[in-house]
Amino acid sequence: MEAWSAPHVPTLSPAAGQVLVHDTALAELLPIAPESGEARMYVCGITPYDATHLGHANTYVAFDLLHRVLLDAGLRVCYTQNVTDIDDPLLERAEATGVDWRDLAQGQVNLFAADMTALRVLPPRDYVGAVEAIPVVVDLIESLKLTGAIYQVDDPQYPDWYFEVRRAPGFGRLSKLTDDEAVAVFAERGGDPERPGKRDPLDCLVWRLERPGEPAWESRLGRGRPGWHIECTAIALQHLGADFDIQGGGSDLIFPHHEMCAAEGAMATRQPFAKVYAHAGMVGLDGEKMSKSKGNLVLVSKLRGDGVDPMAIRLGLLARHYRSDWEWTDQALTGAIGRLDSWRAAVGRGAAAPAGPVIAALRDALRTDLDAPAALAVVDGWAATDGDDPAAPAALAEAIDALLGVALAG
Ligand code: 5CA
Ligand code: ZN
Repeated sequence: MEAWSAPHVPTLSPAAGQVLVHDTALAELLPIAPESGEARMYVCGITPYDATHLGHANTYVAFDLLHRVLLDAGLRVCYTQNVTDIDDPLLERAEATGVDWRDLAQGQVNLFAADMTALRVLPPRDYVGAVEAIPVVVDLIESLKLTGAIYQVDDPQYPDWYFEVRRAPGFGRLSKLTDDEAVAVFAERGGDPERPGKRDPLDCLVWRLERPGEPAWESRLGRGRPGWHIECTAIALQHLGADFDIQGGGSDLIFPHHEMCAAEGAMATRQPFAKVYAHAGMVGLDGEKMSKSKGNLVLVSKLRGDGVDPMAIRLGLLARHYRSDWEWTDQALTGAIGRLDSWRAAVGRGAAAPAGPVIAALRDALRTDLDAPAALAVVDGWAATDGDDPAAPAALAEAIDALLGVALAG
């Protein structure tokens, strides 16, 4: 798939230093310090319907911040993102609204691209749809078969293919749920713990055989379509290889999705799937997680259509630490609009306090697990201070653009 186009990223004068990111598996900050100088990052992409709500936007802006901070630390970034353009929820929505599933997906992918562009999110290098990845998915399932961890469920009508998760080294290490909790969450998030004929309730579907009226593709496993987790496992391994640096997404993906991907990846390669598992918090509205199923969505495109400056939306998201769960409110937006105005006025001054120490403080905040709220406070402090350095306003505007992705010009 073709990703959206990249915004310009100013290059700042280099500054040594480590980037630390919170790892969900170990619950501690870990350095992102690939010896090759190339950081390999996979962030789970959208399932294209009801895009792009502010929860999605928050997650992609969080990982965009990481992308920018890694670039600023002198690393190259190989960034891969998928699009779940075939899966049950997409087909259900298409059916419910009488739209062809392909048209629904394409329209939403286009909308997402426009929103990401407006928010100045850097595009992935590899942007891969599940449908186009089917050959790679089938190859991965075939190679997993050799480990004995793939089986057909005992169902004469639809002997779908499953992955036996408990065979994988380290299964459960990421989410650390009890068995009962895992079964409950699995059922809530697309799993089928109750299905008869599975070896274990948590085993996950990797290839679903064709059902009447559903799209299906020829394969050595029979005509069918891929399961959800194996899609991301296959795409990540193909484009980034095993033991890549960062697996990212919202915290609702910790279990089952990232746990299953980690298990499939580890089983297939006998190496860790990823080094660091990073998760953004959930954004809610009116006391509930913002989600398509609850229908309590604030869409980026709606705000843009109402004339809200996308840079204010971005600042509104950055005002909360990426790992916290929080609620979007009108006041959050009003506050962000006010901050954007004051920053624009500050970089429009003829002179200001020197930029060097401010940029150093910005970098410190962001390199320590992406502390964007602290970074915003640093800029607020500079904007509220007078000074006589004529080069400072432009230097700060550049740093804010490069590191925070907030363009103040125009
Ligand atoms: N296609 C899969 C991942 S392979 C998927 O989860 N798609 S999604 O469209 O449901 O979500 C896309 C991304 O947005 C995921 O990283 C998800 O964790 C994140 N996300 C979804 N809802 C919220 C929310 N309310 N707040 C924060 N992030 C969210
Ligand atoms: Zn994924």
